[in-house]
Amino acid sequence: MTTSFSDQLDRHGAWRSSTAQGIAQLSAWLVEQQLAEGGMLGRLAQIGDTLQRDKLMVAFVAEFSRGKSELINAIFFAHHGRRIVPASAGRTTMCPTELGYENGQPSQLRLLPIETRTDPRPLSAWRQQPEAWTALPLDAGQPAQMATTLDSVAQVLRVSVARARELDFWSDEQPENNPVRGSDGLVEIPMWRHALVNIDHPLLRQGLVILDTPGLNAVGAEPDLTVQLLADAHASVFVLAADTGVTRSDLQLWQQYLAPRQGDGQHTDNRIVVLNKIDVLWDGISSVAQIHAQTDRQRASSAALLGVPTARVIPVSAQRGLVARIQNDAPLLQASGLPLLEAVLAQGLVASRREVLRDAVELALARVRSDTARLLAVRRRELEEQVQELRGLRGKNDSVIAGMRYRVEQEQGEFDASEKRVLALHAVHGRLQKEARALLEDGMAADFTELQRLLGQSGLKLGLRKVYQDAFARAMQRVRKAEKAVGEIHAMMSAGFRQLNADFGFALQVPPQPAIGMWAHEIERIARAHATQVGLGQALRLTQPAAGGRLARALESRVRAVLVEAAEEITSWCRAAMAPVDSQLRERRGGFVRRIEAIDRIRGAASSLGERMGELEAQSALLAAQEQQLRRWSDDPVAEGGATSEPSPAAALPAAA
Ligand SMILES: Nc1nc2c(ncn2[C@@H]2O[C@H](COP(=O)(O)OP(=O)(O)OP(=O)(O)O)[C@@H](O)[C@H]2O)c(=O)[nH]1
Ligand SMILES: [Mg+2]
Repeated sequence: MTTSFSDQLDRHGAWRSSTAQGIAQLSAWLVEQQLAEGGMLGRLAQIGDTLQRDKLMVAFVAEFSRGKSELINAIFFAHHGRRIVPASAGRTTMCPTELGYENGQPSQLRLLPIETRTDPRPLSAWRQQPEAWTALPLDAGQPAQMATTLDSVAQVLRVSVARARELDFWSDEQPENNPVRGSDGLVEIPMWRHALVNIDHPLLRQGLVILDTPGLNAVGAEPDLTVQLLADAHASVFVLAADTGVTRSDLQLWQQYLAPRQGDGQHTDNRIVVLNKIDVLWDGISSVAQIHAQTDRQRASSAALLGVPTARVIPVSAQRGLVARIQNDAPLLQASGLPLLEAVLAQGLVASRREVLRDAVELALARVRSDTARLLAVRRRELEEQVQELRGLRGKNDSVIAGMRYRVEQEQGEFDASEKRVLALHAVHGRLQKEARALLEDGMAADFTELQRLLGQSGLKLGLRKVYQDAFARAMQRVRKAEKAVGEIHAMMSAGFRQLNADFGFALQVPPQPAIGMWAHEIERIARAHATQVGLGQALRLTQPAAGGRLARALESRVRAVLVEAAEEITSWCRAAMAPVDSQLRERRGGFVRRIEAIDRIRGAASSLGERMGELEAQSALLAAQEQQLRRWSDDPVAEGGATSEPSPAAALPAAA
């Protein structure tokens, strides 16, 4: 573990927890000042939670034997003085392996049997079924025990061809990828479908998740892996080996699962290409300059084949790097290229994630700022009205004061009667919101039925491309309709708020519409990212019904997740928009009560007019302090990320008064 990798992750972790702390402080301040209106605290708590528990996933993807597992050993586990995840010649890692740390969970390896493939449930569903997994304890203090236990990810079963076909490891149409049949007629298949490792490790503690994968065939047969895990990874490391160069299957894997797609934004480029095993060029005969030149040539040609800039291809020797770390050999470590790779990896991982988190935090804070400012403005206005009212009472006799009380009561009565209008607004708003959600979610599963049927049937799949496109088009249509509905809700609320503002002097404002259309782009991106899997390259693979069915289900659940997220966003926007209505109503109602009380006290001479004026002045001062606090905090939003010294955002938040 170089300092740069752990430093970057540590700094990121420190930023996350100090930002979360600042948010918690802000929540406490809002509660104390009675400024926390509906939904605000929930939103802040949610963002604090995201910051605390955020995960960063790095996926290692490549053909078999390129050195993925060796790289993982060298980068993350060299401090154990040995290999921890199995790395050996030939196919080694037989199932996708996720390494992470969940605080409070026992250190263990959990394995999902390969037989679960015959069940239609996707991997995400199996994750929720602990009893389906075989659990083996891991002892973080005993590297040898850990290594032996982790060898299980290389375990295989010997099964009949029929069984292999059933589990999707045997294709009659594409026999070149089939496992070799032994003299007993049996073939070897992986014993496990997926492995989850929970171990205490400083980087994993910071929320890092490492995904080690088997080669092309295994990747293609697990749609959950490609549609979910690889798509969600914050960085992917694609590994090539210097001794094999870029082979056809390397290229196929890259193009199908990793190559940038047209329309992918710049920020999505989190792919790192590693040219591993450069030590095979260190033949002891060539000069250093010759070796460098040769490495550079291979980098350039690999980059050209993959269509990435040469600078993105990082030459390393995982094995020499591992040895160097175990033996504390600094020059060898430098020559292995690992430190540079780690710096690039950490930078790519942290920087892109930081940007997303910071945007989310800033958005939430901006909302709190505007809601709070509005609430304070209402309070200020009301206070000024009271002061005016009391000034007018100076030197007046009892009957004038009684008349004043009567007027306030009348105003109060009118106000109470008009609350019906607010209730009506609530009702319309609630109905429209439900309708918008329904546009996204109702009958969504049916959009993918045809695709599922076609992919799940055996034989050739005519018209597959069109059915695929139609399914996604329907999902996008949902988003477009929901976007329109949101526009209507916005218009309805604007009109309603205008009226309330005019009638009651409220300062209501509809928050900007959520960018629902962005979810349509996300669906489009998913469609594009996986189109190759139903395209020519995979047409033969998909003649296998089991793989096809799994792919359709994985796509459907991915799209569903997007639609649900869009629906959630609509709901939370609607809530945020309506919350100030209720809080301003409450404020106003309280205001009437306070005014009547004040008049009564003056009449009963329980307190003098002067005393009451003094109270109001004190309140006004408090309000001014709150406003000032809020302004100070608006001028100094969350600290910029990435800087070497990162001031805690807590410093920029209001101190608890
Ligand atoms: N010379 C040399 N050999 C390496 C290097 N990295 C890995 N190897 C060897 O290559 C073989 C394969 O390495 P693994 O790490 O198992 O490869 P993998 O990509 O994880 O392969 P699968 O698990 O089968 O998908 C092992 O024998 C490693 O020791 C390297 O930098 N140089
Ligand atoms: Mg491996």
